[in-house]
Amino acid sequence: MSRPEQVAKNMEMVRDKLRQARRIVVLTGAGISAESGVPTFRGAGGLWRTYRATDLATPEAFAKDPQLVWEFYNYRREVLHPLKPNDAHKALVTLEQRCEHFVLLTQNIDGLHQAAGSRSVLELHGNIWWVRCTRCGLKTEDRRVPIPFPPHCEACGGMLRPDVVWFGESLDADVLQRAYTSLEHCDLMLVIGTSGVVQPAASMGVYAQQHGAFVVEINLEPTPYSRAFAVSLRGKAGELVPRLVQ
Ligand code: BJW
Ligand code: ZN
Repeated sequence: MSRPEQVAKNMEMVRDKLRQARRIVVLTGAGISAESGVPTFRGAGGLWRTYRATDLATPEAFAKDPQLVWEFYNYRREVLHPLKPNDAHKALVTLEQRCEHFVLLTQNIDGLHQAAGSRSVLELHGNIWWVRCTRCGLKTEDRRVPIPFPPHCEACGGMLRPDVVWFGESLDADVLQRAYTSLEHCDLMLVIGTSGVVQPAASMGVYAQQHGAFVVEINLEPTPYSRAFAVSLRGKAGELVPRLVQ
């Protein structure tokens, strides 16, 4: 069988499996938002001024220079503010509507899945439109662009930080518990637009596979997991996901 024939066959198989599956979990990463205009972390857009985005997404960077880190997040709020969900986000809404049990796990902090209309979303790495007090822990939604520095908690006066998960920080225990439960019970999982290097999200596909799920990867490029999954489809999420959900 030629390569295009193999790809067409795989697409058809995944389409059928998506129709038959009763429990579906989808894991998304920065790649699904790329076609909306959101820079990815490890792609060409992963630099701000002279800093790597991933070097600023740490508690150490915030402790050392909170103003710099807030400037970085204000810049990203400015970039994200006008952006809209794309065809991949929208196709996942359709998939959720026709599936009995559907859970969307996202590493993205941009809120674009909810903006598209997805209901059952677990945000593994938090949300950029929420802030959290570093002193009392109070969380509030804050959509100001930019947030003036230094931002203070209305309850206790402590410094606010973005309510996102930085390197070395634990993911929310309740979110993580619900994520693993969904992975243990799903028949089919889609892993879309993530480089598969940041734990624990990176291992979630293999976890679902070990619990019996048929796991499909959708990515522009190969990842460390491409060969481990049942099917790995190469292409743009905004094109492939709508075709799979037709
Ligand atoms: C397209 C496309 C298109 C593009 N269509 N595709 C075990 C082993 C080793 C290390 C660790 C471990 N456990 C924990 C760690 C430490 C650390 C970690 O994983 N480090 C690795 C880098 C080695 N993990 C943590 O610290 C996590 N905490 C934790 O586990 O706590 C317990 C613990 C702590 C310490 C030690 C041990 C245990 C927390 C991780 C938090 C990650 N936070 C960030 C920032 C969030 C806030 C913000 O945005 O500012 O989350 S980092 C950044 O990476 C962000 C992303 O969600 C995350 C993943 O990136 P993603 O989404 O995969 O994006 P990219 O850019 O990498 O990839 C895009 C992909 O899309 C590419 O593949 C493209 O090809 C593709 N693509 N266009 C389809 N159109
Ligand atoms: Zn406070």
